[in-house]
Order: sequence, then C-alpha cells, then structure tokens
Amino acid sequence: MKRVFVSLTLACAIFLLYGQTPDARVPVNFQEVMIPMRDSVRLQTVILSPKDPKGPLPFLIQRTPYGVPAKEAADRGMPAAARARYENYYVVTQNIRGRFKSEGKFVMGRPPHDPKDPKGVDETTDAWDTVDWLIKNIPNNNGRAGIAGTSYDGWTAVMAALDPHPALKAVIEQASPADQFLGDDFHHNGAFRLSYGFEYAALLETTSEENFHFPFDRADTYDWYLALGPLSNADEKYFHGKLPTWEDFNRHPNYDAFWQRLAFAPYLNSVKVPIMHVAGWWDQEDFYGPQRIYAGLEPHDTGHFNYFVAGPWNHGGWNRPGHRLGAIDFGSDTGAYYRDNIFQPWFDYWLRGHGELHQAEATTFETGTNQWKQYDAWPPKQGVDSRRLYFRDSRRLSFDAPTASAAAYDEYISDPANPVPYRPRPVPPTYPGPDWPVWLVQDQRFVDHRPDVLSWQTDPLTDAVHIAGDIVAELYASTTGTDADWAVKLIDVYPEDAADDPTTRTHLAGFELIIADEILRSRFRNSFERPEPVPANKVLKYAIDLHTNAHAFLKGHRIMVQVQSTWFPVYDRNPQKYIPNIWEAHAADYVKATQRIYRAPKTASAVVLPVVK
Ligand code: PG9
Repeated sequence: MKRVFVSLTLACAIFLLYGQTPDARVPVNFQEVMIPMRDSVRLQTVILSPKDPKGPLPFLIQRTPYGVPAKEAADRGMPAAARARYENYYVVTQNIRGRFKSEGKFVMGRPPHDPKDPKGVDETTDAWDTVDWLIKNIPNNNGRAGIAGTSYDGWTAVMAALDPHPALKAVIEQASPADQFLGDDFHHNGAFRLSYGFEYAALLETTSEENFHFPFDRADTYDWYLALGPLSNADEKYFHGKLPTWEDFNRHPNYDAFWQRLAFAPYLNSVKVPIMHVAGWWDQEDFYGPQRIYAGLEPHDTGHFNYFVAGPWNHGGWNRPGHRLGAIDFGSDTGAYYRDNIFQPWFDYWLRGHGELHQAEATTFETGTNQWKQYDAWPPKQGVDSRRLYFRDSRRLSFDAPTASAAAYDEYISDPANPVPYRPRPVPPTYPGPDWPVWLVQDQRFVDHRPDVLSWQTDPLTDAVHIAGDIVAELYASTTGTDADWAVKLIDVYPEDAADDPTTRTHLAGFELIIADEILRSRFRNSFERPEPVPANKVLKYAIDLHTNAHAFLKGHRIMVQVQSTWFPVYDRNPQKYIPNIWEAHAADYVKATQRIYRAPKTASAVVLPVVK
C-alpha cells in the first residue's frame, strides 16, 4: 500500500503558504521536547525561537494531529512573510495524544472529560499543562501565551479557551468544527459526508505515525463510491471494524449523546479569554463551526472579547495568497490582509502589549464588490431587511409572491443509482487535492442541465442586490418516497458579457457561482435525535439554514437557486425509502423517488435573503 504524507492544516498554517523564496527566510533555533501532562503522558513538541531575541518572548502555540515541523525544514529558515511571528515569539507546535511521537491514545475530537473526574484529561487540560510547562521551563519568556490554529488545530484552540491557563491571553480559532452531526466535516443536518468521513478516518486512524491516503483503485472516486454500494460494505470490504471513527459513524446514525458530547454548544457558557473566530465563505470543511461558536459565545460576551472575521476563502485560505479562489478574483490579497491587519496585530496586542487594538466586532469581506467591511454586530442588527425571493413558474425567481391559486410545482426524479456529482467527474480523492479545496467555487453549469437538478433564476438584475447576514431556504416539498434529501444552492449567475478570467482562462459569461448551500435529510426535519419517516406525497415545509454571508449580486447578474436530492459522493445517498438506520440499508433499499417543489401562494417556496437597505 502506498503511504504518503500529506500537508494538511499544520503545513498550511505555518510553512507552505507565504509564497516564500529560498533566499528570504527567517533563521530560527529548533528545539524538540516531550512535555509531560498531568497523567504523565508526554507530548511531542517543537519550539522555534528567534536567533536573536529582543527581550522576553510570548508563546504562540498550535496543537495538532498532523505533525510538528521537521528540524531540516526549520534549519532552512521560516517564511519571510511571517517574520513578525518568528522574530518575536516562541512558535510552539505540539502533536496531540497518540499522533506521531506523542504518547497516549488518539481520540478523534476527544470530548471534554467528566468534570467529576479529578484525573480526567482532554484537550483543555493538555493545553493547560502545556502552557504551564512552557512558562515554567523555557527561559526568557514573558509569561504570556496565545493559541491559534486552523480546523482540527482551531478546535484544539477553542478547547484551550474553555478553561484557559492564567497565562493564556488570546486565542484565534480558524475554521474550528463546532458540531460534527449538524454542520461540519462529518455530517450536515444529519446527512453523512461519505467521501470526507471515509477518507479522513483512514487518514488519521490507519496508523499513528503518518497521515495515510486510502489507496483507491479507480481514478474517479464517484465510480468507486457508487460501486461500494451500501455503507455497511466499507467495513466488510476495507476497514474490518478497525477504524474507531468509522465505527462511531455507524454506531451513531442519529444525534445521540455521543454527537452531543462532541459538540461545542453545551460548553459555550462564558468568554474567559479574548477569542477570534475566522470563517471562509467557501470553506469546504468547517464553515459552520466558527459562526456557530461565535454565535454561541456572543450572549455571554459581557467584556467584549468575542470577535468574528469572515473572508473569501476556502479551508485554510487565510494562510495562503488570497487574490483568488479558482476563477474568482477578489482584487487584492485577502490572505495577506488578514494576516497583516488582523492575526498579527491581535497577538502582538494581547501577548506583547504592542500597538493598539483596532479590531471591529465583526470584519467581513463582501464578495462581488470585493470590499472589507466592519460591523458592531454579526449578523448586522441594522440596515438589513429580510426579503423572500420566491420560486415562480417558468423557473423564475422573483421578490413578488406567487398569485395563481393552482397547486403549482416543479418536479424531478431522484435516482440513487445515478446521483448528482458534487464536482465535475472524474472526482479524484479528497486529499491531497487540488480539486477538493475549490469544489465550492466550481461552475455549477456542469449539472444544471440534469433532469434531477432544478434551477430557478431572476431576470438580469437592474440594480445590485447586497446581502449581509443569515440566509434561509424555505422549501415546500413532497416525495413519493418515505425519506429524502434536499440540497439547496444559492448561486450568482454572471452576465453573458462577463470577460474570461485571464489567469485560469475560465469562461465567466454565464458562470454559476455558489454563494450559499446546504443539505437537509428529511427524516430529521422534526428532531435530529429521533428521525421519522416522511409521509409519502405530503407537502411539508422545510427550513434549511444556508448560513451567514456577505455578497453583492451585481447589476446584470442573476440570482439562481438550484435544488437536488443527491450530492455524491460528498454525501452518502439517501435510500429514499425510510430505513431506521441507513447504515443497515441493503442495496435493494435504494429506490427512485419523484420530488416536487411547490410554488403556489400557500406553499410558496422561497429563499429568505438579508438584503442590505
Ligand atoms: N477539517 C479537518 C477536521 C477537523 C476536525 C475533525 C475532523 C476533520 C481539518 O482540516 O483538520
């Protein structure tokens, strides 16, 4: 089997992505230590320090499952674009339990320990013990530490903030997951993220010593996953019960105590340390997390220590050059803007007492007009109207509600044997990319002709429509089956005279760019804990949270909504016949269904937009 290392979040965060040139490096000292935790388990930790420190330094810590910097890499020097960091901080990277040389057992998303257990350990106690050890054992420190990270490492940062060591003075979580059943890597609204869940479990749990790539024997994983058949075949054919996370997926098909314990919501009861939440509008993994954690902490933020930032990024895009994503140009380097004007000043202020903090409560990038904007609340409390954009006849969308009284609907047949691909085929493996990180900005014309993808759109806009805040799709829908998935995409359709993108040579005329999207598995329409069948042929209302956004649909563009019932293989196929546990479904349980989306006055499907006045 071919084993390869991948450069995931850690590498994204520190090394790769500053566009460095070989002669523009910052020299650092390299030190590797095994830091003991309260239960004597020792964690592999690398400390990079400036060659010529100017006074006592704070610590900037990252806790990760993906590996620490190698000495050879550090000896070559660090990227010049991050000079401010490497010259003024101890930059500390630590492998969490059970990964690489760190002792102990790796537990995916290890939940907080039972507070009644005085000997319990978790990522909060491990962060606490790490800060404590660093402050006491590394000379010439200023007694302050900060923690930052992206994704898994963002999640460990939030865990550190739940019960911070007194020396922990500031935290930035970038794309931390908040809830793995409702909105992040492994499920969205209960729909299982098949290709991501399968490949990520294999990546982290095949071996503790490296990041492992599952060896697919087909170039197009769409074919591979379709041939896999029902979910139970994954264990039978490949994993054989050996990957704990895969076993957890199939033991916990509903939002039970297992998933609830892993979710942040119950723990977001106070803001104990200044914390910033960073989201990317096109984050293909954890867009839900940072908005949910920010919103969960906000009611408790009496001291004004809770901040939100969102920009035009995919997962980790804030660590990279940010002029563009795929064919979409943002007019400036949004990644550098964030690093130089938000990330670095934040830590310089809290950890070094350097400069003033000019950070707004919320800083978001409005795509379309490509402008950074600052707000004193997110979503904005003023200057925004909730407006319904209705599904109308002839596949039109309009701000005018439908008037005809007939039971108007559009319909399609959803066939689990021929699911809608989520990105153009062939679909290479999730990691190492390069396609996965940009799938959310790929032109949706590759599916809009399919009979099982319905599109409704406005006329070309005579004025720009700016949105800022939360978007909800209200679908009135029926199915001939007894379960169904509803995937909704809000799309910006470029005008016919849009110029090609010169960098990627993409035809932007008529380009269909996803602005917001989400899926809902209808068995969970009333409760994520207790799924129920859908009554066949009955019109039901579904409210699908399309999350938060800031975008301008420019004059001449159209607004489009697409609805479909499969999105494969990123989501597993719904059998469309109610099976109490989909993990026990057989091939014969996957059946075709006819789906209807209603657009009559009393069943007026719409997307509710936060339109800027
Ligand atoms: N999105 C990845 C992840 C985080 C947490 C749990 C599972 C996966 C990551 O990039 O780290």
